[in-house]
Amino acid sequence: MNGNPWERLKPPAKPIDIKEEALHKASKKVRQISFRGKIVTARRREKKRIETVYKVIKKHLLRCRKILRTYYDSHEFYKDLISIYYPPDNIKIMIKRIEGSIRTLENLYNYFIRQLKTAKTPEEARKIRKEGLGRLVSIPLRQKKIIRETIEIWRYAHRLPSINFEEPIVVIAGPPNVGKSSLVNKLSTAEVRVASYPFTTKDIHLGHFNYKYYRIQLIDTPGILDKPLEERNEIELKAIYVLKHLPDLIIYMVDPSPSRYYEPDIQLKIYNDIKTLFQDKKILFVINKIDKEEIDFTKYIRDKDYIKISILEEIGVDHLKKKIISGLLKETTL
Ligand SMILES: Nc1nc2c(ncn2[C@@H]2O[C@H](COP(=O)(O)OP(=O)(O)OP(=O)(O)O)[C@@H](O)[C@H]2O)c(=O)[nH]1
Ligand SMILES: [Mg+2]
Repeated sequence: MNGNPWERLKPPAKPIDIKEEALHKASKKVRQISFRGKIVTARRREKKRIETVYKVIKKHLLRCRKILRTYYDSHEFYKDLISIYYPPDNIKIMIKRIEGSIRTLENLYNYFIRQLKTAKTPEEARKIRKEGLGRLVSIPLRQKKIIRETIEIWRYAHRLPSINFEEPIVVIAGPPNVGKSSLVNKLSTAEVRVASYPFTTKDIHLGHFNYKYYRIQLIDTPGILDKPLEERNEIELKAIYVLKHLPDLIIYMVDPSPSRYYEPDIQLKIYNDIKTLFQDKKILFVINKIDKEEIDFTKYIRDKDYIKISILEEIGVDHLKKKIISGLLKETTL
């Protein structure tokens, strides 16, 4: 179960576009049918129309079902991330509705195809087809809300990072604006936006770097503040879920510079919260921005295992990389 399971899935079209696509394709297909006597040709042409419309609608409904069902087949990490915006119970209801629509679609299709067989005149065949198409295209229109919401889920889900759960994962966490994204950019292939104000990062970003023949995943998370879990907003929850499911090693970063947004006691409180929440995970305490160091964090922390760096001046970054690797060596089979 590796990678983002939505990454390669296609989204359904919007309900109104499904109708357009179906009718357009039907009129194109019908031209391919050659003349073989009046009634036979009429029946075959109308059948082709109904069949084409049915297939197009079914294709999109199946895409919906696939996107929604994938939730249940996905790793707990993805499930948690999806559930921030889309409660699992809703997804369940949506799947039921879509499945109901697929059944209705199939029944209607079979019904009208049967009806066509008994049509005695081209007019009769046309009438049956008209009614059939009307009924078929109304199905996606009636499920407008669910199809639109499925498109939204797909938009969010297919962009989530593609995690390989068998390869080592390092997560950078910490308060806002301490330099988390700068570090991920420095050490890995990621290109995350960096700015001099807090809450710049709103999503989870994944970068890689190689060590020997291993590919190490480095994950940037949104900044987190000191608050209980139930008060965390959607963006902070993303960071919490990354920490819950992914890391073999956590880098907790603080900012001791005059431009820090949060005082040391707050930065340390968040650190202690993370430590308590994720007791089984190894955490490396990283003091960044030592080019402008104003607060001496080392006197507050009991851990001897800290490291001082400046990403800007490239101080200690190589040492940190070595620490990451040796930290992973202990935590994984690297
Ligand atoms: N002086 C100094 N500034 C740094 C250093 N590293 C990063 N910065 C600056 O700190 C600011 C915040 O950097 P980001 O990498 O965006 O910080 P972040 O922790 O990802 O911030 P959020 O995504 O908002 O939580 C930027 O203006 C960086 O240029 C450093 O070593 N020294
Ligand atoms: Mg950031």
